[in-house]
Amino acid sequence: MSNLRFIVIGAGMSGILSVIRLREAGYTNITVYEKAEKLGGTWRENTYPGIACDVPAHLYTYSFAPNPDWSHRFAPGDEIQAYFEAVAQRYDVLPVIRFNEEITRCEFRDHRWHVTTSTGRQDTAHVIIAATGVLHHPNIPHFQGIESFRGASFHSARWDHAVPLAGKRVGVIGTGSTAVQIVADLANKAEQIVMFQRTPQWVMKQDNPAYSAAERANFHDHPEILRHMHAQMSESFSSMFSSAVIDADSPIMAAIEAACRENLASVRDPVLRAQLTPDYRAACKRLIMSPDFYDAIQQPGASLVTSGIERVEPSGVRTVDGKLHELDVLVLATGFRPDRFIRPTTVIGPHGRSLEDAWTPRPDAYLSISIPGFPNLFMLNGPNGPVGNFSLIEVAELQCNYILQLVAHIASGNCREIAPTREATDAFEAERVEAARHTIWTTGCRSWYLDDRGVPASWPFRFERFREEMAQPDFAAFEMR
Ligand code: N01
Repeated sequence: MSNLRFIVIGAGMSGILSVIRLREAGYTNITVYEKAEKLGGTWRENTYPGIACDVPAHLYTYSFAPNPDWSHRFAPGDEIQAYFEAVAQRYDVLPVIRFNEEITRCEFRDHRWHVTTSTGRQDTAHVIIAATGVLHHPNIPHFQGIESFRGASFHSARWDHAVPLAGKRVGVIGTGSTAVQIVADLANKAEQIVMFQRTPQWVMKQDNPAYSAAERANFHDHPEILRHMHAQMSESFSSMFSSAVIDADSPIMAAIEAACRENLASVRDPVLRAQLTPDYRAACKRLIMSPDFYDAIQQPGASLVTSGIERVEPSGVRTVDGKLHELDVLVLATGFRPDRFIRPTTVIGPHGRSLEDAWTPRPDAYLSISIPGFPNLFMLNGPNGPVGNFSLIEVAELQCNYILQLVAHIASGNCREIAPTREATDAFEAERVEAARHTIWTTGCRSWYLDDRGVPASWPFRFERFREEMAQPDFAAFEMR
């Protein structure tokens, strides 16, 4: 079967990557379905003021498409969006993308996936790659009275750029990576910025110097420098940070905690400092990196509100201490629903079982990539993989390599269907859950990493192990028909 047909769901970072890698492997019969009018995924949807990637830019880059033009060590969101558009253009990915077309249903029968889209189109494929991203369904808590608010209100991933901010009083609910970037950016732009904190967060200071024109010219002339930087950053991330988070008592974790405390000590007012001090360990929630958050929250126009939110009223937010915080704009930086993945698409396996059923009470997958009973369906950045302060690009590249080796068995005619066994998936999951108990993520905080049982839905092993697992599938873990 050499002319395998592929459907890729989503034209974000990993969907673009899938097309490039599939073509390199000789597969050309590919369609990408993208629900929006533009590619870019996260970077298309998140355009809030101050958005940047807190993974170093030269690491948050495809290994095969280094970018000498990154302006800063941590790239702003619009540059990242432009980078993905440029790579898609350069690799001629655009012609295979069907924009404004969401896949609503996938059903596996007669050795193929039968797909229905939001426009009513029917399509089929031997293989589906779900490149649907991790954090793309906003978590929008219902605050009583929010409908009555007279100002503008929106989720951080649905920023309304028509709303002016200069001279306005802006409220931001949340203290995650998103809220911190928004507050740091708006502290000098809005008339007032009010941060509503339910839980304080640890923040590590991360300077963000610009690359000079001379440095960028040098990167242009010597692309080998960029390859070296990419490899070096990847290595230090996996040997330092990723090893630290899986061993809560490691010396590196102690150093991270000390760095966060030192940063916090820069807050001059002892009352504010106390309010900003978490009562759980650094990196239990996803560690926040910021060059300037503490400076921003100490600006005269910035304030931190630590009383709980009682309700929203026409003119602002009323907190449980009875105080009304008058606002013109209210931003919900309240995060995402991290357990969705390919859903809400209806996915039906060969025996009529739905993915919704298989993933109740929670999603699982063999090595985060494939699901027992759902052959020829592979996920990039699927459940329980390495998330957090990693480059998800590197993760997706490793996963692509693995998926291509599975697909090669279908292409060569060895089999028509491939899916992991239930036994291998259960054994992996049991080992993963046991290892997760020793990670920093279970040391006593609420975070989006934790599933309904309080188990981190993440990769609790060394990143090196992920690299090793992805290098070559253990075919004994798969059923091939
Ligand atoms: O979301 P979050 P995020 N009432 O879930 C609060 C990535 N990212 O969008 O801590 C009041 O971290 C909630 O409070 P609490 C990154 O992986 C990357 O900021 O649960 N507050 C919390 O403060 C990141 O981890 C970059 O008590 C409520 C906040 O909302 C992930 O995206 C940049 C509430 C949600 O924080 C998500 O970050 C930005 C309620 N009812 C994001 N409900 C990079 O630079 C929720 N909250 C790569």
